[in-house]
Amino acid sequence: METTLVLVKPDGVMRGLVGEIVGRFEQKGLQIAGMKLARLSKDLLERHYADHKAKSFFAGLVAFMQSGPVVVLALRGLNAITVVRGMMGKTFGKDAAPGTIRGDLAISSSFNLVHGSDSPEAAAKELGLFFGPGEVLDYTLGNRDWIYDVAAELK
Ligand code: 3AN
Repeated sequence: METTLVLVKPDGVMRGLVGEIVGRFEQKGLQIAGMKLARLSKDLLERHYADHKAKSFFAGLVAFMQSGPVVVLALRGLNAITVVRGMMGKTFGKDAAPGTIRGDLAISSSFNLVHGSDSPEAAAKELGLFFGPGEVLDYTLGNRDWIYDVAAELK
């Protein structure tokens, strides 16, 4: 089981796509372990996007991410990090395949609706940045035994 950090970016909130995006993750069988609406500070975003600090789009990215509220999610499931990245699609909406969130719902490069951690190390760092103690919960989904072959997959 992995837990990954997902953000529905300001364009997703402003376009009224929160339910659509969160719903896709739920329907896949990913468990919502944490969820909140937040306005992100410049300081938090600069730490979150530290790897992109030297890039030309960095300032614009930080400004965009502060342009409205975001939904912050901790999603849990088997291979959750890779599964979520696949569901997001390629970074630029125009390149993302149909069937993915960006492929179906975005065409822009900058306004691409979602962020998802890209490695276990990134997920650990980002969950720690965006959630405080006690905000990511442990509980068993009511339909877990129909989402997973529990005996084979959740040993
Ligand atoms: P992804 O979100 O698919 O992991 P990254 O990590 O390469 O993509 O980039 C982080 C974010 O930076 C992207 N979600 C996108 O919003 C923004 N970004 C990346 N490359 C560009 C670019 N060339 N122009 C504008 N924004 C970009």
